[in-house]
Amino acid sequence: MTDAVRLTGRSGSHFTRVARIVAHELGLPVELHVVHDLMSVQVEDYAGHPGLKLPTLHVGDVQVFGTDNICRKLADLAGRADDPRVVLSHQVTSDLVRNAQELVWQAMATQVQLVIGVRVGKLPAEHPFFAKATHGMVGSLTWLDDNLDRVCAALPAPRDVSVFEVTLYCLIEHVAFRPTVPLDRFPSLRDFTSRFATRASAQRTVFCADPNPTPKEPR
Ligand SMILES: N[C@@H](CCC(=O)N[C@@H](CS)C(=O)NCC(=O)O)C(=O)O
Repeated sequence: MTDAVRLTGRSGSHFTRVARIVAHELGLPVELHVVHDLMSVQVEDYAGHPGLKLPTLHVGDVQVFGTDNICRKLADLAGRADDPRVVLSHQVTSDLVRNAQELVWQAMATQVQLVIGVRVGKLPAEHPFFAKATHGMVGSLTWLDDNLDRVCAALPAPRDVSVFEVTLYCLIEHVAFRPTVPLDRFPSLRDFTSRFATRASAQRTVFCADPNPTPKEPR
């Protein structure tokens, strides 16, 4: 492989962290390029993502949008697309695991709405739009907490890790990092994240705020 692999994202973004953890698990070095202003509507501030979202993977001139696509591309680049040790979402055949994965992606998207809308945008949390989003997120977390043992048992084995586990870990950790719903009533999810947190890939990608760019010196 000759082209450097770059990821446009943020150290505090749960979608970005999924890609970084999967890259680490695959043994693929990835350079993080930070998006500094989430309120920007300039496509160039998102390294060309037309939907103004992050992360985006860059390999040479190729751009890959969408975290699930990025995980697949990383596995291709690492020559591990058919390696069962890192289980990609499309390699799952169990309906139970597929449902669990859908609820995690949906809850990750809701977390973005609540953080951007309520925490950053200061819109009222009690507005019916956010109230329903919160209700749905709590419903998904409750389902995941109730079914987690069965879901993990239905994942392909043996494996090192799966995209399902990485996304669930990043979701729960992000809710702890940027609180939107209480996590105390989800004991199985909390136990799961404590176990996952011992992995080197989790420890190398801890959520944090990226430092602001240094202003350019006047010439
Ligand atoms: N479907 C996208 C969603 C990515 C996403 O929502 N990322 C968040 C950051 S964690 C984002 O771009 N937030 C900025 C915004 O929504 O304005 C993916 O899978 O990558």
